[in-house]
Amino acid sequence: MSNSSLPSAQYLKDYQAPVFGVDTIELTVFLDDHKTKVISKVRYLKQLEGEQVLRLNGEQQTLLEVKLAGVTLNAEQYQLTDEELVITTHLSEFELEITTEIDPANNSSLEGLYKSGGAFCTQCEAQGFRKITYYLDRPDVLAKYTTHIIGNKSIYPHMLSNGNKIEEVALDDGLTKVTWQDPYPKPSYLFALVAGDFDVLEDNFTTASGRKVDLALFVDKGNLSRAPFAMESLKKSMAWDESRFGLEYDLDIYMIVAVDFFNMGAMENKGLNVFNSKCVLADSKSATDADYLMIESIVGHEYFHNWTGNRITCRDWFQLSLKEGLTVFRDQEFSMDLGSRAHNRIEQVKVMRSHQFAEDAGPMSHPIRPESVIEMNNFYTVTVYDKGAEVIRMLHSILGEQGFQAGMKLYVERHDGHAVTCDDFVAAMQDANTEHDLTLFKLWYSQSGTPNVNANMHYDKANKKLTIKLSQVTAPTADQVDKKALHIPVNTAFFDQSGQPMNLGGQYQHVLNLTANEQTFEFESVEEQPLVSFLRDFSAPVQFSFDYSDEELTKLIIAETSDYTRWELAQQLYIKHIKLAVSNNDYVFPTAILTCIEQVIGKDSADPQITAELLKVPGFSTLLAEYKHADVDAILAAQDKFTRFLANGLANKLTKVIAENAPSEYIFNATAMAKRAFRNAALNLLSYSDDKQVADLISNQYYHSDNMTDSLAALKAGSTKDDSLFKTLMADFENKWTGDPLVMDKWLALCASHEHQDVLANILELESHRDFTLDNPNRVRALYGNFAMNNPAQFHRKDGAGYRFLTDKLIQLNEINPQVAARLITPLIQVGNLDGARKLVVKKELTRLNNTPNLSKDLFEKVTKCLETTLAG
Ligand code: B3K
Ligand code: ZN
Repeated sequence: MSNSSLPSAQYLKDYQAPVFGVDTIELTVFLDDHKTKVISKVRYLKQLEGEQVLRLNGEQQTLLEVKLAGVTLNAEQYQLTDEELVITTHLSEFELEITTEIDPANNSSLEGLYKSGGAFCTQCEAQGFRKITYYLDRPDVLAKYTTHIIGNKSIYPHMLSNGNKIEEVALDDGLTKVTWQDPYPKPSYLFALVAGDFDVLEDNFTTASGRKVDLALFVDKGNLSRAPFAMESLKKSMAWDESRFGLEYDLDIYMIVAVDFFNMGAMENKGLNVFNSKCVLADSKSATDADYLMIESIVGHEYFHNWTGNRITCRDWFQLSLKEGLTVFRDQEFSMDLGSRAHNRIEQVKVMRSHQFAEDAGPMSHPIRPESVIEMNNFYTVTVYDKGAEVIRMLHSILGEQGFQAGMKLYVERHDGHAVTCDDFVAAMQDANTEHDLTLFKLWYSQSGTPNVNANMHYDKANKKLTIKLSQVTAPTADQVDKKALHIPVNTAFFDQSGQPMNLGGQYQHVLNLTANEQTFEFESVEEQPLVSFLRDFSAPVQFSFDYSDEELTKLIIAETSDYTRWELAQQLYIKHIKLAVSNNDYVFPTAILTCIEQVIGKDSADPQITAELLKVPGFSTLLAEYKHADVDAILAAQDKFTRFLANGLANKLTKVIAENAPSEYIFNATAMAKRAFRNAALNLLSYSDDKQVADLISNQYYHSDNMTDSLAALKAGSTKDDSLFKTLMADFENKWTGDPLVMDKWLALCASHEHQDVLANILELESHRDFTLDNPNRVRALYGNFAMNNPAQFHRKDGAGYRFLTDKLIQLNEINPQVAARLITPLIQVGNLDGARKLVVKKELTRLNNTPNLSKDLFEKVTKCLETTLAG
């Protein structure tokens, strides 16, 4: 990329309200694979003092005609660049009619209007609408949309857009015109159009106030039997938002369309969600329990956006967490109310620990409300989404459910129909809860980085006084040097030495609110030295450290009344000993670990879903995050050694768990799912042991399984146990499922994450497999994503072959789909704690990538940030 054309950043501080607003927009779209004509008629109104210049965003289209107030403009009357159409006018209220032509069939970026298989479909968030027509493509311009779609009904029986269908007419030329009208003003990013031939699952929902809403789920022909679960999830979401948040749906129809070519999970377009088929389609033969849970939560997430995102939207894209953090919090609560609270919490924290902490420690570090952006699509991050949700969760725990809901009510009353900011949200929470002061709390929106919180404790036996000293430090991040003290609520519980909850001041659970760099908390009349459990339920998104002895940790693991926290403490125990093994080759793991875990497994009251989690060893990225300068090989070796220690030490128990939880006919409910999770975690761990029976157990489970959860678990266990067994089972699986893309993604993922020396050669071969194509993001993520993220031993090969391979793929994908490429690059830029030799190879590869002609803004932003920060010097 030459210097003159380097992409530049936009800044939050430069926000300016739009001078022109829009009243109505009428779009007419003449469908055609390569020459789709779009006519947009927009009523612009001047709403602020300022220049009489209308700057419309627009890219990658051919401008055919511009008419201002009915008069066609000639090329001297406007300015056209690659990114803008600029019109100067003395009018303050006028209609602008623009005709453009676009090429959906060649749009492999999957942004704007494109073809997915045989269907037309759109993706406009964040800035895809500007690839459809010239417009004020920004979230604070809200307009009422009318959309006419003109196409051949025999090819596209379903022509859909937002709102209600108001007309369908047959035209003289054999084409059909379908008209949709959305009564709710919305920003352009929520616009959607879909046209295709689908099977439809229909249903309905009656809202709390008695309105009947039609529900329709559109899937590819032949996939109807995999649609009911998503429909049930939708109805549950609608009922849950009414009962927990008092929020009802507002249109007469809610549609979901599942498409195969999609950059992310799903999109909340008003009344017409578009979903990646992976996040909709499920039956027990083809989908795992984890898939079902994911579908339920994404269907919920997109539905909940109808209020938190659509009715109340973002003023600008820096405020993305306003809708995403809040909506993730809402979908998390939905899943937690429907299923196991503790299991959900564990999954949420795993995302924070293994992905968000790494993002904050890397070159892309940013606060949940970023302050500068080159490519907006790069900011749909675990920080904005998941840390954003953790910030909302802290607010919820500070204010309590009642206070939080009072804040939500005020937020909706004040801002319905508007585009607002994170400050507006916190102001509503504050004004509805005047007994709290959220001034310091707001710093979570503008400060990046993961705080390190450290605890020290002193027990004064003579005076029966307990003193806890908490301190916090946030290290400088790539984007921000100076850090201040945050408000960190530390949920804490006390237990006596026999493991019973110990009341201090009438209760055993306390929230220690840390609001300064250092703070001391004192407790009187403490009868004995307590066991103290900190940061219970991950009460703040921080790294917490307290120097526990093994005895304290194992006692607390048994004593804890919070299932989540029991898992967390076990993780601490495992990490502590894996780290000891990293620094000492001859380290012998203490058997006290085994005794403790055996005791938990044996507990009658233990939830098998949580016990299953205790059988999982911390992942590579979680371990990597423990180091400033990591020895990758030593970490992998210690992790493996620890896994084998657990597996051999618990072998008898594991075999018993597998026998006692034998499979029965598949049913999807909490009890059955927990049972499968427990057995499969035991099988997986056992596959690392020297047990002679395990290969038979694996084969037996694979060949007798009636569901994907158990089949896949057997394959995973097979991949660790024995190469020839793995090959046999994989060949059988391939034979059975070839031609079924969503299932073959699971197979591709297993191939790519297989820790074998030949994996790279194997992946190259798979590129010409009939079930693989570089154009489809799901395939790309399955093969390359799993290699880069779930095969640390091969990705981080010392010879650099893993890094080189990923770079080659990124160069190819840069041309096809920049968004997908920019997601895939993550493990190649989060390299700050790798050893010097590996960093050098990464630097060479990123430099090669940086020199690629036509490097997209998406990759440019990430690569340059990494070269300028993590790899500088
Ligand atoms: N809002 C969309 C994400 C859009 C991503 C654009 N690159 C899905 C969601 O968060 O619900
Ligand atoms: Zn969302």
